[in-house]
Amino acid sequence: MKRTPTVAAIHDLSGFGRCSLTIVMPVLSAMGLQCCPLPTAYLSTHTGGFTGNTFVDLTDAMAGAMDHWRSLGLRFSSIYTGFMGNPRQMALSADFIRDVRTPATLVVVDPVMGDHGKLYRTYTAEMCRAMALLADAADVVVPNYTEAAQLLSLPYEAVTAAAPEDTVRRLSREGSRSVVLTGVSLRPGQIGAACFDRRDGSVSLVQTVFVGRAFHGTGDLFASVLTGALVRGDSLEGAARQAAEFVRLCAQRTAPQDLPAREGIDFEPLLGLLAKEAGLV
Ligand code: PXL
Repeated sequence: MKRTPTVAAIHDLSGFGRCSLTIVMPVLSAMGLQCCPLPTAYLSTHTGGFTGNTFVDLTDAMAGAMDHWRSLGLRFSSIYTGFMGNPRQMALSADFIRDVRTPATLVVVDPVMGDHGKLYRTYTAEMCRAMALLADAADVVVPNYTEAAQLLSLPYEAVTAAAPEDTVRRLSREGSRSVVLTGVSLRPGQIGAACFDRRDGSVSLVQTVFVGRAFHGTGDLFASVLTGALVRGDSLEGAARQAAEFVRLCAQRTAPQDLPAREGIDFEPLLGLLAKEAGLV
């Protein structure tokens, strides 16, 4: 029997509010993948809509864990990165990717920096520059518009006004990496992504129904399903389509609950659908 693919997941662990590892781990597991978490920080809650959260920086623990994994000669089907606590964490992650990746390793960088035109509270200009360098190591980058603007050093308004097809081509760095730009709405009432696939240079647009409200963690949910589907061998467009549809289903069950957006997207009861789609049950 083929061994279960492994994903090294370098993200924060936030105790309440659904984001990062509390989404990444269950999603990848439900899709039949072994998630190997490498937490960048422990927060009591995420920083979107909560104040006064605790923040335990795990940079030294990360460096130690990476060294241990190197010494074991571990190799991963994928390395998937997200929220970072400081610029050193981006550099450590880039070094780790360089040292342990093989030609078969899929490197996905979700360049988590901000949303709705604003950086997250803990992000600095130096961190954004370091994130752009980490994203240079990616096979696939998954920015929203705010992060795309940071990666391209353009004003947010310039990126939202541009054609998404042009933006993903520019983000591909002359076709050397694949891009999935999230939060793309071609018409009112729709939401989805624009994809540049470096395998053949094609650009595709994926749209689904927008339920009318944004919830915390949808970006992490989208990128996690996308990563899982890519590791399972789906095409970029197919993986983006599955991610967009799963996020829509979860948003549709979250909206009528009328909870504060900061409590996050209610995805846990629907994880079985991912296992079903992967042919596991
Ligand atoms: O969902 C992105 C994210 C991840 N991790 C933490 C965050 C956020 C966004 O606010 O605060 C800790």
